[in-house]
Amino acid sequence: MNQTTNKTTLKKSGLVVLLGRPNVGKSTLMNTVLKEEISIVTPKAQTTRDQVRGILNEDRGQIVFIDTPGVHKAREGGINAYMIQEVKRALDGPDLILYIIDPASKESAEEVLLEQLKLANAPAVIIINKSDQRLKRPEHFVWLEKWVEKCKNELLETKCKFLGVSEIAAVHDQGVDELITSIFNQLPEGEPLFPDVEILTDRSTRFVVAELIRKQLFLKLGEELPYSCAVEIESFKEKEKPITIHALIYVERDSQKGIVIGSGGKKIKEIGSDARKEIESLLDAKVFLELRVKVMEGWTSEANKMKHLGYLLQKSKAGSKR
Ligand SMILES: Nc1nc2c(ncn2[C@@H]2O[C@H](COP(=O)(O)OP(=O)(O)OP(=O)(O)O)[C@@H](O)[C@H]2O)c(=O)[nH]1
Ligand SMILES: [Mg+2]
Repeated sequence: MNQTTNKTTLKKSGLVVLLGRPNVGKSTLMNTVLKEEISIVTPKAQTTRDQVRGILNEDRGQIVFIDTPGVHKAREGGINAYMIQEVKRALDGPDLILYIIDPASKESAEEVLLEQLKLANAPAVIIINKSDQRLKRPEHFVWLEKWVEKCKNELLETKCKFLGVSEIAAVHDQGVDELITSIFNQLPEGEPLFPDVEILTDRSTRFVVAELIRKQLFLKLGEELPYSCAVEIESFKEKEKPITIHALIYVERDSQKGIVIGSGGKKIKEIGSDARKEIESLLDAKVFLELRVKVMEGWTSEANKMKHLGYLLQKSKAGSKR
């Protein structure tokens, strides 16, 4: 009789935070790994407002990436403070931190990140993204060696163990496979945090749909206006054919409403049409999307209004784990 052992080798499993300044390519990296636009990407800084988890399942195990908003100086209260709160929440108990740097940045802008790492209780890898710019903008890269050395030295006395540096071009999928291998090598063995291997994100379809609309606002409105916009899904009728979605775009002032709508409704039609195409691709089904614009005076600075839009500011120190 053949004897088989019941001993199963546990796979790798862990939480990996994507941390960095705005616009460095955190969301791009997560999307490249997952081959899906789980977290919206635009050329504008501060696109990501909330934590978004993206789940990679492989034979080697499961990596749960946590995409975070870009770290920037934020005044107390308000939407920017909410974004920083999301970053801090993500840093509460990960297995690994990927500190992502855009070579176009500079030492003084990165100091705030080093301060975050010093407070973290997890090992960190520095990821230099946008390496495709090396030939075009070699001058952007000169400060990095010194900066990496400084991080390495200053982290010696902290709980954040410095593991090394990787260079990638997330948008071109360069260096990403090697990065994934080194992440798996670093992670502990364990049960997957999300047992259902079909799930790509912890976020609901409604959330992703609202984000795809917000992405079009970032792409199609001027420099400032996207930061005054929020999107709420009013209704989502999945059983209807086509799937029928009603969404509200909130702005802060009456004058902004007219700009979002555009003359003769041209702007909002463009936003709706491009958002619909992306939602159809996400849902793999025909979609009817209706957008309306509403004013919620000063929503970016008033906690109760932010809460209504899903941006909940904690009164005391953010403390939720995992
Ligand atoms: N050249 C180049 N551009 C990149 C690369 N990765 C990302 N980008 C671009 O950088 C911009 C910002 O990318 P995001 O992924 O939105 O950056 P982010 O760090 O998530 O930004 P926030 O959400 O604002 O914090 C986009 O225009 C990307 O296409 C890369 O490897 N090379
Ligand atoms: Mg982002």
